[in-house]
Amino acid sequence: MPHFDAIIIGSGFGGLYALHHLRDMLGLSVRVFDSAGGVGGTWWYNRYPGARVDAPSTPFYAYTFSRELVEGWDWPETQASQGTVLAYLEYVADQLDLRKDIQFNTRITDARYDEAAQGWTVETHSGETASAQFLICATGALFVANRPAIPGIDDFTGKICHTGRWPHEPVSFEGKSVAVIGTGSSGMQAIPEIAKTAKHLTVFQRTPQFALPARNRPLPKAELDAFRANWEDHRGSMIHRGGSPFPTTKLRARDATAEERQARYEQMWAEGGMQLLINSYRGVLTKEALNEEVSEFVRGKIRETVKDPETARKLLPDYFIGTKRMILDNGYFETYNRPNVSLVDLREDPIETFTQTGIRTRKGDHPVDMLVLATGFDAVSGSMLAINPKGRGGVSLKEKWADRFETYLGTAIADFPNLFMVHGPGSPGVFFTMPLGGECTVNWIGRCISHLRSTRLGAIEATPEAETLWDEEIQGIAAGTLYPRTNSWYLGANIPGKPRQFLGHLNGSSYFKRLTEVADAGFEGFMTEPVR
Ligand code: N01
Repeated sequence: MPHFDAIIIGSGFGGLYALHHLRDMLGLSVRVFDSAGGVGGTWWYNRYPGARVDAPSTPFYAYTFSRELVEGWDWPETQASQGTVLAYLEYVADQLDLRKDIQFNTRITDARYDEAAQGWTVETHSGETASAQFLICATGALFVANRPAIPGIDDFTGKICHTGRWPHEPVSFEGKSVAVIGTGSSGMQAIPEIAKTAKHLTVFQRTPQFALPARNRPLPKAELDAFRANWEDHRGSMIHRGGSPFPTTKLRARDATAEERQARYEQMWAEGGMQLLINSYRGVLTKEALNEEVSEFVRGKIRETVKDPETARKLLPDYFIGTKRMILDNGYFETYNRPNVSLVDLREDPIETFTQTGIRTRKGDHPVDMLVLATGFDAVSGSMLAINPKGRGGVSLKEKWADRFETYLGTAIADFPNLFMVHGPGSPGVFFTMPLGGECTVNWIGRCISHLRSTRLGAIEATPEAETLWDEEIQGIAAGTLYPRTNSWYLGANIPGKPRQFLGHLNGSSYFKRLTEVADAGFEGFMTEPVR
């Protein structure tokens, strides 16, 4: 059985950087396993039409650790497409010569901690095994596709595609009646593209969603060069500003008149991206009245855009804006003005069953040739539970996390020594710019491993007390906001039976400061064992 210093699961943004950092900066022997056929993680799987970065965008949604990489890649647009991000990650893999240490098309089906050996043994789907002292799980926050158990779905004879597992061969909608279930980020991105060629598109919507205009545009070279000239400063700013390179507003809504506020919302709307949410006034995500005013402003934009008042009514969201993932819109609402698009509001007209040839709702039959499931993921915890590692005493993660996703710092788990997660439950994950958040987390993991090596320690593990305090801290931060008042995947509410708890750390900047403090204090909250 081959043995390595570290095994990494996943070769997306987090896993690729972990390989580079541990192998090239720390000199460890490393093997990466990935079930995908190439690098990219999320960006390898989510290749549905219209897929784009939906965060503060390029050039910020990229690695920041290397001048060569920053200078060597030209981002063509402010909101990079899936194809561009995937090509970028392939470029990074080539530049850093990463592929030689990655085993693709290899799913890890089991991982067991060996207390005597102070390390992990993994098993692959083909029965291969490998061992390592450290197991780094860069398994992705949005990896396990949610396929809802809708009655009769297995009887449907048409093609079914899930946005999170999109086929690699071209998918044509030409001349077809297509159904899309789901109107989150993936559905909202795919729907305008599918509508362009489908004979008819029926959208089945459970919850109407807010979206802000993406205002995607070509990225001029001068703008890119200005970023490159100061990329280290931008990196520092992002770390201190919750992942965003731009300062957020200090304006307070109570200091402005109603007319001034509306003018400001219009200005932020015109600028596009996340501006309305993060830069109109302080506290949109914490103050109910302010949030309601901004929500109503966006509802007004939906009413203005969608010509049929009945369709517009069904599209009006009724939750606090921003408390589900904020979506960037590239023509979603305009799509409902097309004659070949119709909307079914599942709250008024629920699905009763699939038939062989379509979908039957309470009010009637919808003939369908093809179904697109844009129904999201068993987010954050799902990819770890799919591996279900067995820790100290053979305890499985499924047992450990049966009622609560306990972690310390979102990266370590009590009873699972020498295992580290990148973007695990309780980390900033999707609430911070993920490539940079991954880099900072991996740097900390590297520091932890170096500490063990230099002090002749064989194993490190979070204490249960540290986990409890961490959980309280995460939930306390979330409780100070409007997030927990909306059902969303942030709370696990999208998966029937999943424990309800806020899954992310909402203050990434203080989180990364905290990681440093924990390390400076000799890895406070952890217990260690000498090398056996
Ligand atoms: O998934 P979602 P997603 N019957 O969970 C509906 C990231 N992302 O893949 O709201 C009917 O947001 C569900 O309805 P409801 C981003 O972080 C990034 O769109 O639960 N409907 C919802 O409308 C994002 O947040 C990018 O009531 C059902 C939809 O399906 C995350 O991925 C692009 C249903 C699922 O929305 C997930 O986004 C895309 C059922 N049984 C995504 N079950 C980029 O950056 C679920 N739904 C490029």
